[in-house]
Amino acid sequence: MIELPANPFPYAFDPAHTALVIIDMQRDFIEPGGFGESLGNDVALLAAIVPACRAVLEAWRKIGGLVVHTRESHKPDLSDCPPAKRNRGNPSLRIGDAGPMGRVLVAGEPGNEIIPELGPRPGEFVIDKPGKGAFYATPLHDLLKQDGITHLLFMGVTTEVCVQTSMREANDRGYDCLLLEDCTESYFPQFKASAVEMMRAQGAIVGWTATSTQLLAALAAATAAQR
Ligand code: C5J
Repeated sequence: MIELPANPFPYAFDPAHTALVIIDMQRDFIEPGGFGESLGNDVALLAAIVPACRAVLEAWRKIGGLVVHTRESHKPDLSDCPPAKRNRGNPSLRIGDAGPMGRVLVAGEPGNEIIPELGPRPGEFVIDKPGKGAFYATPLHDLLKQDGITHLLFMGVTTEVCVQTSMREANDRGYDCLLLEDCTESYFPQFKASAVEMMRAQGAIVGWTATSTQLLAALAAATAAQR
């Protein structure tokens, strides 16, 4: 078991039964010129977490841990996009419309891909999800159960939307979840701060939080102890 300092109390996990889940680090949310920026958001806020995410991903790959990447993604015919989602609000671009990086949130389009810095490797799970949560209408729970996964480490964007929804879904399915605070971000910093607080409140009611530095130190100590 590996234990690290976390909030509201230490978090312990067995890497053989733990997956790193990276939520929606897609070009359209992170890169200038994508869908996120076209909605008036400052994508630099999100891009700032990429180095920390990459450091965790590399360390996790080094110990042979299971990696899950998700993409908010719809079929080209939009048959998995409820009209309520497509028609909501008054955006300049709707899901399926042609945007700066191809059709917005449609599988196979350039903007839908995961940013190259965190690109999936063979053997890692890539889950296309039509909703905000990683478990809704996806095979993720079955895949994790098959691999005996009980603990999940979360990174990605955006904190209060797809990350928080996925972590709540995971918590309800019985996983012990840890959110890496400096590896998640929102276009609205106050929403990130509130989401982080509410997830770890009331004795980790949704899960734990820690920094990537705390996780990396724990992984390094565990590796050194094996030598
Ligand atoms: C995600 C969104 N990935 N903010 N989507 O959080 O719409």
